[in-house]
Amino acid sequence: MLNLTIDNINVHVEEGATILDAAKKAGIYIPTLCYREDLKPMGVCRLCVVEVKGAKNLQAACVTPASEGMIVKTNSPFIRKARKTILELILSNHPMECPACIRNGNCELQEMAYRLNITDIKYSGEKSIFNKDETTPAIVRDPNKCILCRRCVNVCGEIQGIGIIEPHHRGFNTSIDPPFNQGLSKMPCAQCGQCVLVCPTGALTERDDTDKVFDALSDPQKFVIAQTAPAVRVALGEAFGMEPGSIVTGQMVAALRKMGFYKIFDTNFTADLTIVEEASELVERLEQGGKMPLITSCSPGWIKFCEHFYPELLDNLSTCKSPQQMMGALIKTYYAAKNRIPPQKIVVVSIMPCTAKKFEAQRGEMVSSGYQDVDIVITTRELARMIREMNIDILKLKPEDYDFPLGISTGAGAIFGATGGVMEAALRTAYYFLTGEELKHIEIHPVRGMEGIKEVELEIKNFKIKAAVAHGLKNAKELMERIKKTEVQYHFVEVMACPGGCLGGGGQVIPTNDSIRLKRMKAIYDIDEGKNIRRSHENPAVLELYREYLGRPLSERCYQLLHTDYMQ
Ligand code: HC1
Repeated sequence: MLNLTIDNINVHVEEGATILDAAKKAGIYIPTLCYREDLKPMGVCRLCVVEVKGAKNLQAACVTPASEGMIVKTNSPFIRKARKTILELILSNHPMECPACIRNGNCELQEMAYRLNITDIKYSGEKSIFNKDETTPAIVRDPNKCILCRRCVNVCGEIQGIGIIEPHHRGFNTSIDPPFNQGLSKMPCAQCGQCVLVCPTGALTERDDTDKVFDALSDPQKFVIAQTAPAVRVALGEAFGMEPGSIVTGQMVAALRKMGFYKIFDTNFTADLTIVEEASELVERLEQGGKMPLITSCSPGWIKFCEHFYPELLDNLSTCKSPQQMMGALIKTYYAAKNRIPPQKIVVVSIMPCTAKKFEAQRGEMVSSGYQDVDIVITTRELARMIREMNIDILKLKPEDYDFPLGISTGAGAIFGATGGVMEAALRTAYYFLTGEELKHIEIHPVRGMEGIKEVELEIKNFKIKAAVAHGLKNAKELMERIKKTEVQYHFVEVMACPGGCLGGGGQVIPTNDSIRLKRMKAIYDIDEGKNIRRSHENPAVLELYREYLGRPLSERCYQLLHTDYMQ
């Protein structure tokens, strides 16, 4: 243990702690902009400067190790002046478009200017001018708003293991770009949006598709149908001041109805359907032979990553489309026919915690209904903005139910939103398909939680199914390398592109960090626990859909509507 004094308070910290860690322990606030607990500290913004007795210069608290007997001051007039000057210099090269910025009211730079009592832009002069990158359907990059904090560099390289964006040039011309300043669409970018989640300003944002939804809603010729992903309901409330992990399913449905959606369906329904198809695929590969391990395919960021970096494993991917895409295809075929609505008059709007879903919806493969299966994808953040714009007080709404029949779901569908959830749901059903009996202990705890790579073995009729789960693309990479080297032989593997799974998706409410992820995760398992039916193969609406329309799992019609091949 080390003993030091910060602002006359004695603190004891472990060897390896920084001054910032020690200050936190003592309950002392030090402002930071580039620092995040879940990323490697870089000390680039310098806002966390402190005085250390005996040191010549101010020290950045986030990267300076605490040492025995250290005496630190965090709040002298000299320090406050230095911090203010640093922030004024950052602001001097910022576009100051705050009232018209997506991050208005949720911007760390704005908040810092408020905290540090900035009332004047002291330094004015030349500003660096960069082109906006709007080349992808998912992410918009505006380097003019970038404060060079390098969080995006860190998350893309260290957490996602890709490393597409890097600092380029020097001094005033420094910018954070893909190589040769090419558009993100030319890069092997998974479009996962983790960079958007950590950006303190509006330099990285989702592409805003809210106007497209408003236009569709005001077109009297259109039937605008919403579907909501499993993880949106445990995060949306945060945008309206609720505690992380608050479950707002019913209020969200009520808000969507108030906004004018014709029907509101639940992606959890098609999550159940995915499980029935995917578990059938697993059983088929186990019994008849086929590429092993079977790897899940519902995370579009993961699919894109696999296409770029592991094309040799594409045949291992489940041919199941994601639940979002299954829902789109079913709405424009099954539901349209049943309700005599011309599919060309239907607009399917997905509300997703994920930026990569915007990319997925416009892939060439996703047209099996004869139309683009999903027309518009908006993120949790975009939905929150729409609700606000429409002046709907979501907290005061009485909870309402999803519409029938594509709104009925089980606990297994709900847990898709958490890392390990697809695996757990699939094993609940695969066990039944292989044995004709129900799995007694349906909660499969080894695949739950935030550990990067998780494994489980499930004994089914004297046969051991070996499965693994990875979340975050760097972990996925590590797992794929192990699989390729045949160090381990799995039957079934789940990969989700985002840390924590979709509950930590790049379209979720900001802030998203590990402690918030854990609260959303708990909420997702609470939803599962609260359901009467917790196995996908027992979803009565899914069973009815097979009886009425699809035939049996893996039928020709299922292959036509619900499956695809990813061929790069
Ligand atoms: Fe997901 Fe999925 S779980 S990918 O994370 O399989 O986005 O929530 O909707 O499609 O169901 C996301 C979440 C989501 C799909 C499902």
